[in-house]
Amino acid sequence: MTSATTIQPTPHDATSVGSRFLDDVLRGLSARRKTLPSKYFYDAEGSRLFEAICELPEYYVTRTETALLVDIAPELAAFVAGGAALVEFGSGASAKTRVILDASPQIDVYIGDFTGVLELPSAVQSRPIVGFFPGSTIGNFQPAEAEDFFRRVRALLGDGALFIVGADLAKAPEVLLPAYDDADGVTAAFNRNLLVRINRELGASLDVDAFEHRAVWNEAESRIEMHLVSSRDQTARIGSRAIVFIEGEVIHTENSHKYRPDAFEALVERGGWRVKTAWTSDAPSFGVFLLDTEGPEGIVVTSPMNVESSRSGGTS
Ligand code: AVJ
Repeated sequence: MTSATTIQPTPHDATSVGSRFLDDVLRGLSARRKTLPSKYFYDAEGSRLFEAICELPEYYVTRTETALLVDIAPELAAFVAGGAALVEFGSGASAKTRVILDASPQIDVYIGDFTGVLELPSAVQSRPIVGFFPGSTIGNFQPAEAEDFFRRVRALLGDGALFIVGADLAKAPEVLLPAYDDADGVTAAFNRNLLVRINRELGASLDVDAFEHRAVWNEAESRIEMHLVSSRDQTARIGSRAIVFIEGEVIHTENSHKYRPDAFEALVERGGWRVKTAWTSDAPSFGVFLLDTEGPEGIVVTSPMNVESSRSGGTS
């Protein structure tokens, strides 16, 4: 793609992953309202199905974001300082990353999936830092988790960093629902594959065909929810436990929040960032937000007197 040096962080510790998966599944399915964490969708088959979703006519999200990024890449690039490091959160090395890197030859270093990483490699610590979190994955977090994520990324990337975030925006349920319940049933297969994975990796006995895929628009929370609905009374063995489902009982498998731009701005501000520029696509609307840390008009604390004079300067 470009000549930027690529660094991959040390993979997360894989040894405890199996039992954490079991713990998370049992915790979710033991709750009064059953849930499963959406992060477990992405085994090999789940990733393949997600790629297929991105090609669906109903699933506008990926192509709309990519087209918007292509459109605004020169404008984004103008904010990126020479010698910068691009730090990506999420899957990494996507077509979207290529769009950013190709438009910004001044980026010297590209570092892949930084989800969960607490410290930047020393090689990039002295560089201008640009974070990149495309895909509207931010929408899969609860707002409080998203706020927390923004705060942690703010601490990781440091003062003066930029952060480019893609977020899907609220729109008519007539557009949203088919995107999460397509005619070919690819999203249904993606949702059910979570149960296939639990059976395979945890030796469970879930009857995958006895769960129906359902997408719901939750207006109050401004989010699409994916559910798996039990089509009959059934009991499944998972680990040492027997999990009972009654007919019509729901496993809530995913939230995909669809923000209004002002709500998204309030969220990033609670997380310690500021929206420097926001771009919105034509319908179906998708947002790319360029965030920065406090601007030049912010209060720089060097002495109590300085704080006082900054305040009386009336910038807030
Ligand atoms: C790309 C992970 C944000 O919420 O739209 C696609 C995942 N779920 N279809 C989204 C997903 C159902 C997707 N993310």
